[in-house]
Amino acid sequence: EYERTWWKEAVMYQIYPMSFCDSNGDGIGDLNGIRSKLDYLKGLGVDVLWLSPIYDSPNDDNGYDIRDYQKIHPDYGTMEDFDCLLEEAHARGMRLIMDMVLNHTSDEHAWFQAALSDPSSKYKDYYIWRKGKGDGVPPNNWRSFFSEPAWNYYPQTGEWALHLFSRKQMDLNWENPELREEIYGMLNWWMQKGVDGFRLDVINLISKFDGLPDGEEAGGITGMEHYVYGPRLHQYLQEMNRRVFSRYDSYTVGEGCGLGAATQVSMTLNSRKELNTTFCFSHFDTPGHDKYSIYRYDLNYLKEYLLDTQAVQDTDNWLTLVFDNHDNPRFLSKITRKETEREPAAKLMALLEMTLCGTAFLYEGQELGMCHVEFRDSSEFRDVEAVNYYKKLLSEGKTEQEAFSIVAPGTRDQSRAPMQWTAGENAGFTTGTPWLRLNDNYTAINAEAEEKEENSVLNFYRRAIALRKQYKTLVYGSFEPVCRERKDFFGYVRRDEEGTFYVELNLSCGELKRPVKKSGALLLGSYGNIQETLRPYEANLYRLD
Ligand code: ISL
Ligand code: CA
Repeated sequence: EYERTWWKEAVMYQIYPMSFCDSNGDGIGDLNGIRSKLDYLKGLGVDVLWLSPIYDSPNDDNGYDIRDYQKIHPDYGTMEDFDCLLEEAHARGMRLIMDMVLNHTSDEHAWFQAALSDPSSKYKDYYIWRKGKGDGVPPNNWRSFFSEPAWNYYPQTGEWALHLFSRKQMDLNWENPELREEIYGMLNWWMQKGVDGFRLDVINLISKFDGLPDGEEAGGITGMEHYVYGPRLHQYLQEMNRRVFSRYDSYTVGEGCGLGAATQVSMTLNSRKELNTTFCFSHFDTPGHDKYSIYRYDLNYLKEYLLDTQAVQDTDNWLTLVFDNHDNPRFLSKITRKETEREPAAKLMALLEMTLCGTAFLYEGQELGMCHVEFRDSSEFRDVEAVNYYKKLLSEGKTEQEAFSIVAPGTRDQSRAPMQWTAGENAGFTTGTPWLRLNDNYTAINAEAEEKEENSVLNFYRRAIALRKQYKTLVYGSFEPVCRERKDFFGYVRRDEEGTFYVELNLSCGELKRPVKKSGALLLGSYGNIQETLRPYEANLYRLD
């Protein structure tokens, strides 16, 4: 029996503030824009909002480079605007969690600036400094996530400072107890303000292996094995839990990279008192592909991943269900790029996510079936990762056209394109010039149109979410695969004292003969009715008893 808790049942919704809704016409989404959409979110069935970083930042990595943890970026509004948003979310019975970037700060953060201006100050040790191996030679061969060396040289200190992400995102030295105290103080400050928890950015990177030895190259990044699961990670997480999370009715989800599902589970065991949940992204691409690949995602792979992970589940830990975020092209567009298949595939993903065990995460626009953007040229890229990768490809001898066509399908700008609210100018996102190009298809795909269309993706999400709330069996019940070996078919029963439910999914874009027929009442079907054979990507939920 699982212990029942609000955050296990909750539907979480990630907002990318820059792209959600602009209230003042400067082309950038903001807090008042989010506030104006709270009824929309409530109507969808969202329980918890997660805001990607809204702190003061030079926005080298769109806010994942924090300059001041306790200040709101003026583009997004003021602290009063934030308090107002929080209050109005709470008034609607919704909670709000903050995105916290604790592995690194901006190089413009006061701590880093103090380290540079006075290398003898205590702040220098808040970061990771080493002497070079020789003149102009960095301390080791690590390369960052964004196509650059992982070290910057600073004449002020005569040393190199580590950055695993952009050259403006300096890694913090978690070995320093004073730094850890500052972080816990800051987290407590946000909790006391009334936020409901945190999404913790690349939290698995905070402990580095002693000696920072040279590393191996893997997928363009060098050195990962020396920090993805460092020796003091569990110690720091336990300390943070003791000093912050355990003091409140809070929720935490750890984001990370480079770890398998099993290791991630080790951070979420109830008995260890670290994090409530973590994300696992290993199903985001099928083997042999990455986010830049254009291919038809084979949903049989997702089925195997889900069979494995649903089975890993036991009463001592809890999973997350996540398919989209701001770092990846839209999952829907990996499954299909055919407009005729878009709606059925989007509905399949909706039904799947709302009928499995785990905390469900939606990413803005997922509920509308938003899809890939046709960028015109590299001047439209805004993402630091994409811009650096594009430059790297040029330096390796690719032509502009070649480099563009490699980066465009996978740039993180794909999922960051502004929300499509209406068919009107700029999709109702802004009255000004959007900071990143909109998808041209907003005249057809937008929230206003989908509200009115009874069988839209949006209304399907609403119904699927409502059923998850009505029948907690879909959250907590046992998971029993049906005809598990049948390719292109995914069927499972969810069962407990309160009821028995059956889900059947056609994982293919063709017609599929039902391997088994169960008699029950159709609660929700992506085609609205049942036929002899399953239609492309058909997804049905039945009540069996
Ligand atoms: O998008 C990725 C690279 O292609 C991922 O590896 C990503 O960098 C990783 O999951 C960590 O992401 C998080 O931290 C980054 C930030 O750029 C991402 O937006 C954030 O989600 C650094 O703070
Ligand atoms: Ca704005």
